[in-house]
Amino acid sequence: MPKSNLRKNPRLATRSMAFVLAGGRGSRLHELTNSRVKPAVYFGGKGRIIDFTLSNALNSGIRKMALATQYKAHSLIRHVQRGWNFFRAERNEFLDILPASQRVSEGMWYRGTVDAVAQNIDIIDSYDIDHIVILAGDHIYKMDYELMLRQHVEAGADVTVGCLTVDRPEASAFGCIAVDGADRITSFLEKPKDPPGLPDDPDKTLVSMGIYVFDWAFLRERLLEDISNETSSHDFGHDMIPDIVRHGKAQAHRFEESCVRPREGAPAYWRDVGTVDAFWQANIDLTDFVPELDLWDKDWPIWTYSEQHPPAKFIHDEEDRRGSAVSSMISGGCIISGSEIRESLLSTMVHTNSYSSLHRVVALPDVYVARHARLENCVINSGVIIPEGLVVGEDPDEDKKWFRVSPQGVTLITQRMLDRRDAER
Ligand code: ADQ
Ligand code: ADP
Repeated sequence: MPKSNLRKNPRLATRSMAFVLAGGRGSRLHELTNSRVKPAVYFGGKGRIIDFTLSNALNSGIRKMALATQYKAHSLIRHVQRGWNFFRAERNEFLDILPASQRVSEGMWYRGTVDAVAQNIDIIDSYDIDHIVILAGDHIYKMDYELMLRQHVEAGADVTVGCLTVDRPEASAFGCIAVDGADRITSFLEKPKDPPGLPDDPDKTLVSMGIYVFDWAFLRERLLEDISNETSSHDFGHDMIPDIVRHGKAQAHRFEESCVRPREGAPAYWRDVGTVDAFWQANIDLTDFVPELDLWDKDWPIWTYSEQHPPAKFIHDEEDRRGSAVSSMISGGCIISGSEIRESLLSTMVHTNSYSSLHRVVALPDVYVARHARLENCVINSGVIIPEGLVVGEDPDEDKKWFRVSPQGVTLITQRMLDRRDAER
């Protein structure tokens, strides 16, 4: 689109849709994704991981969205149905939930990320859009997609790939990108064993964030080709993006340019909370003096569904032991009774009792901590009842007997692990 047309239609977002991929399991979160898909995992005290992507789209001005789901989608669908009703059909706004195996043929799952879009071509056609923004539903970041759309149109690209720079050893989990002087992608390697460094900084690698902008007409053609291609694994990172890099024009969009920062000069915050360590760290980071992720910013709010709760309550018990929390995030409905909470994040409706202490603990909703428990460096799954006197984080060998201890020493506690411990002791 020439620049003069850009002026006539200044908001590209209103002529675009967000297609959010939320079907992958996220197996490195282990038991946290036993009953829910990764985008539905709780994050930050009152929301879920998916809220970041959906809020980015909403705040960017996108009013047509679709969410492709398949693996253990119940809590994700329930969350979105309850909370994500900002859309008015009479203004041609909507969020459609698109479970697999509904359309092409019964029993056919989405064979990959490309297939998740391809199986819904007729629905996307009905949206009457110019551009489609393909998003992953499982990252924590704030980004204005309008700026990426704008760059896509101005560059006249076939595809624009959101990208960021990571340390080279981490890059083998990503699609690795090389660009020319104008940020046109010259090579794309999906999860290489030995990722290439940047020309001017061999310790860093430019990687794909797994988010893509296409003209819908262009992508539509490519999807139809892919559906009948027997050799394709129907995946953006493995098949379609490398192919466009070879035969078309693929452009890199730098996350730094469209990242929404709390203040000028702040670092560009993006996290894949796909491991227990990364998940724990990103939640604990919110308790920092000045967190890198700003959840307080009224200009770029993170929307969510949240039940109504009374404010958090802190009480001295009958023996005048203080219930206190410092350097911590304590959500609505929590009761901190005679216990000491430090550098921890407690989600909604967590209840801790006298003589207990929590240090660097991430507690998901509805956790109950009985008296005399001492917990350190833990993630506690929702609804878990921590028994009286449980000590975690002081003796790694004891912790490993019953719980899952991560490579960096974070202990994940679920009810099933506690029940097994109960039965075997
Ligand atoms: P991966 O991290 O391997 O690589 P992938 O498993 O393809 O990501 O999942 C991407 C998104 O699609 C996730 O939100 C996931 O839930 C969803 N998804 C996966 N399979 C799906 C299916 N069959 N149906 C519906 N949704 C599905 C990708 C890219 C890399 C890039 C990283 C960035 O391939 O190039 O670097 O994302 O994290
Ligand atoms: P502890 O074991 O620390 O003594 P309890 O579980 O007996 O704590 O509860 C202490 C306090 O927590 C109660 O006195 C009350 O103020 C508050 N509390 C407990 N349960 C509830 C509840 N369901 N609703 C509101 N407040 C509650």
